Amino acid sequence: MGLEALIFDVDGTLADTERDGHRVAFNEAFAEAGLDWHWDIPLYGKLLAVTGGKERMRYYVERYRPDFRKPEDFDKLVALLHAAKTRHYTALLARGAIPLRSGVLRLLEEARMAGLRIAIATTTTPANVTALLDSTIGAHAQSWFEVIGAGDVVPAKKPAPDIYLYVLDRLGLEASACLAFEDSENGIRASHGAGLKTVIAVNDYTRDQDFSGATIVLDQFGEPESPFRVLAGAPVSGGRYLDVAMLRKLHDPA
Ligand code: XBP
Ligand code: MG
Repeated sequence: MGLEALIFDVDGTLADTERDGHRVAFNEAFAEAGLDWHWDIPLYGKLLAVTGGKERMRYYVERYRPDFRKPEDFDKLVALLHAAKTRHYTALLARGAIPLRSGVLRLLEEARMAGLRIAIATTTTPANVTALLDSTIGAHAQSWFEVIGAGDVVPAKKPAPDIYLYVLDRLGLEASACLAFEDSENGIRASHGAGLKTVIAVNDYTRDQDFSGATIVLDQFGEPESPFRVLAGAPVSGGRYLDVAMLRKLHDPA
């Protein structure tokens, strides 16, 4: 089947949101609540093993804070902290703190021009996706994405394939008609689990993860003036940055 749609992860793929975005917002929420929790950069890298902010906070307490005396209604505390974190995160984005990664806007625009359908499959909260698109491209960019699959719309987050299966179902497409774009091992486990060929653009937190079976592993999507480096996967003759022609070749090598 020919290439019809591109499905993008958000955090780490469209923008480097984790270290200077989500992490900072979690710490602001903890401080505001009077908790002595603080996630430094290396610790946050370990916590990224668990996707989803609420799930990540629970994992932190179980794994790193056996001393923490959980209140009776711990689920409520987690929900309140997460709501505060989302407030801090979206405010930070609204201040323009996080740009899109290299090549992302160009590729989205070229895909639209070429008539490819585009969608999002992410673990993060829907408001965070909106805030990122609004602050980087503009509110009109929300309508570019035919489906935005995000957050708790499926109960099992990545590495479960559920969010990708949800998006494919809403698009009414087989996995074989699409390409997924991811930055992490949890992400590619989810996209591969849904049967999708996957393009990886690594970042500082994910560089050393296992991307076995990826269609290609790059350091970035790239631009004409800042070409990508191919870290693993299919060689691309003469290619310097991801464009629609290259995506079609990666999707249908024959
Ligand atoms: C992204 C995540 C998210 C964010 C936090 O994973 O793990 O949990 O860090 O978002 P992926 P929320 O890029 O694989 O989708 O706090 O809104 O859950
Ligand atoms: Mg990601």
